[in-house]
Amino acid sequence: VTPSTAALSDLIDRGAQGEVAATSQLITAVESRTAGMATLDAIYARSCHAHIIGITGAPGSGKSTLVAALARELRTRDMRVAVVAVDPSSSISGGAILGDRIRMGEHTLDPGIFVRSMSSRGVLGGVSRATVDAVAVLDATGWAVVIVETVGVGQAEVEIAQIAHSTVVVSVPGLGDDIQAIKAGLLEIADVHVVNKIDRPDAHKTIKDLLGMLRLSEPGGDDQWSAPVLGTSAVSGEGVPALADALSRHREWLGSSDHLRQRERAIAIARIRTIAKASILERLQDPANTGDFLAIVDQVVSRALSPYRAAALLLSRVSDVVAQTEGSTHD
Ligand SMILES: Nc1nc2c(ncn2[C@@H]2O[C@H](COP(=O)(O)OP(=O)(O)OP(=O)(O)O)[C@@H](O)[C@H]2O)c(=O)[nH]1
Ligand SMILES: [Mg+2]
Repeated sequence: VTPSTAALSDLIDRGAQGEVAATSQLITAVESRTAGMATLDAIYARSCHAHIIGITGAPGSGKSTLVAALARELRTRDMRVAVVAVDPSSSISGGAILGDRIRMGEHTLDPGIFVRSMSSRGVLGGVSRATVDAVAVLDATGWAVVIVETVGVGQAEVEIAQIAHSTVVVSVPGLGDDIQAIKAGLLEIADVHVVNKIDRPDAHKTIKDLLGMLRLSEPGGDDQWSAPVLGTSAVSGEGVPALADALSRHREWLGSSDHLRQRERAIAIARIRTIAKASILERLQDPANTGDFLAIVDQVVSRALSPYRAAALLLSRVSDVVAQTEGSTHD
């Protein structure tokens, strides 16, 4: 059953009043693409208050455990915390999906905590539209902090920084001989570095190495944010209050100047691109739009058509379809 725009609008109101089930239903409606443009507009119009925090890092580095600990810490500070956990579709570190649920399980009775797991299946790398949509719904329904845990592989790892206000990069001791285990691209996106599993003996060397690397790449400048390096033990909770402090300092720093507007602009660009890309791919995969797709492919194979011209042809068909449907669903 496709919910009506009025019913969905009611869900937004009830979610904003703290009804967790309403927020959950709204995410489902948006995720399953049963919410029309008017609902998406209404959600977006109400979303601009949450502190969006991205957490990334290698598989098994302890992201989920850390998110649970951070959420617990933020609850003691009276903040309503929502978590979007993007589960690897094929678990790399083993049983992550169930593990996440169990670890988060302790929070489920607290109406000030919301946890949503989503699959990364079907996403061609990077941050999915479903993630972007869930963040918007959670923001619109009044969650003060929205934490997104990404899969620690591929594009999503780096792209998370484009949809978050503050990005935490989690590394762990002993992943390799030295800190080279942290990919270069990840160094730059971190607003806060966390070396988790600080309870391990080699952890302090990892912190030292990381600080050394950052000193080499530090941008400098008075109004620049300098990413702190924090040690945590997500299991014992050690260092987690300092992480919460660093994140709120970063949020304050953003708000103290033009940085927030710049970040909001970057987030808007990432959202537009993610949605546009997903929308184009979705329509390109629909034979109703692309008709003789295989015939076009064959023409490219036989050099009758260049892939450029084929792409232009398909895109023009898809944009015709987009124009028609947007026109008809603009209720
Ligand atoms: N010793 C120690 N173990 C930890 C710590 N934090 C997490 N772990 C363990 O590390 C393993 C992986 O933790 P997760 O929280 O699932 O890691 P993750 O990064 O979310 O993993 P994926 O989502 O699968 O990439 C679990 O067995 C945790 O108990 C820590 O601070 N110290
Ligand atoms: Mg995890």
